[in-house]
Amino acid sequence: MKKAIITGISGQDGAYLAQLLLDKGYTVYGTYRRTSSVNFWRIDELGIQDHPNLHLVEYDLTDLSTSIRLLQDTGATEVYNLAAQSFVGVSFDQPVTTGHITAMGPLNLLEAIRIVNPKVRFYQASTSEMFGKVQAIPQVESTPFYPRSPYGVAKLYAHWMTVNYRESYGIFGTSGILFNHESPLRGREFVTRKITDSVAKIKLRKQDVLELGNLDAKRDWGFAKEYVEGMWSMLQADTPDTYVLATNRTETVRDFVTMAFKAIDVELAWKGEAEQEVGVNAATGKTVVRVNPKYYRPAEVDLLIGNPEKASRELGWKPETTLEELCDMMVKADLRRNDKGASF
Ligand code: NDP
Ligand code: GDR
Repeated sequence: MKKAIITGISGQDGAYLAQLLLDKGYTVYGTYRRTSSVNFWRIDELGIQDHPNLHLVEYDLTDLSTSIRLLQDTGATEVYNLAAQSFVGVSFDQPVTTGHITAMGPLNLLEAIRIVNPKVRFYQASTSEMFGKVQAIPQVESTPFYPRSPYGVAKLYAHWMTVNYRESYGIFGTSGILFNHESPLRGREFVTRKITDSVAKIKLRKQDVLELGNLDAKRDWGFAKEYVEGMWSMLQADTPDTYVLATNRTETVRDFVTMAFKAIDVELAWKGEAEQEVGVNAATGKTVVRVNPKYYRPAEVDLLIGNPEKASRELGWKPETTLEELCDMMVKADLRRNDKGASF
């Protein structure tokens, strides 16, 4: 029976990946960090919290000695490093913490692998945020990086460390450069889920207006459940490498808002510009979306679109769910949750 460590089991991707690996017959060691009230709502939603082959292990990514013990105690042969301070907005307010966790954390794991068992296969959760101020359209594995946030810079460090340990010590270190991927399990601080949750609340008359920052940002959004399959495939390949996972379609935040309201049969009309822009319910004339500059970032990533051709060719990976289907799925899940009064 294969054994895998997933760091960040309490996050979106950690939950989906755990489900995938358990279905494949793995024993999974899912790590979470100590907080005063640990919340496993995602693995709960997937119905795997009590799976006999899922072991929840307390672990902090910033602790080297624990990283070493984690590898020694579990005997795992695959490590999926998904834990991170993953919110770009917060990384501007907490750049040092973000560096400790998101940059140095993966280095602790790479060092632990080097010390305990260099044969362990390592997946690093890299990101399209490393492309930042994009140098080519669409972005591929060879596109030059230009990160635009402390988060992007931290991830770039971890990415290059993964490549460096591959080249220096022959460690099977693979880096998946994943573009935005969303799902009903997405955290509510990220824009898609913030939108679908608010749209559900507006429909249920629990909220009047949705406030957002930059509506012009363009993102390549896919479905998280499909992206974790790509992560697994990367660690089954013959050699370690770097792969882009993306849909090769980009839309603005504004487009996603329009789509989400459409899912509750509300047609939006957009009026005004920049900070004055509002989204109005075309049938009632009521303002339901407003720009609030407090959500603007000090530096923005304007446009992301990735070409996953290499992953398709070498791993047989390709995205299936359209953005419309994804948006609809998220709105429906949030309608269900808000109707039941759920708090996540
Ligand atoms: P989430 O924010 O949902 O999950 C992050 C996980 O990291 C949580 O389980 C969190 O724990 C954990 N974590 C944070 N700090 C620490 C720490 N110091 N020690 C141990 N665990 C910690 O992220 P996603 O699931 O969306 O993303 C997974 C990974 O992929 C992240 O590394 C992210 O940066 C990266 N990524 C995500 C993309 C996306 O679109 N989703 C795209 C590209 C890359 P807690 O619950 O306690 O906060
Ligand atoms: P991102 O995701 O920064 O791409 O990082 P996020 O959903 O936070 O932002 C996407 C875009 O929407 C704009 N935006 C807003 N964002 C948030 N969160 N809240 C708002 O109110 C709002 N209004 C407009 C943002 O400015 C941005 O342009 C995500 C994370 O999952 C990272 O961990 C991951 O690496 C990348 O995706 C790929």
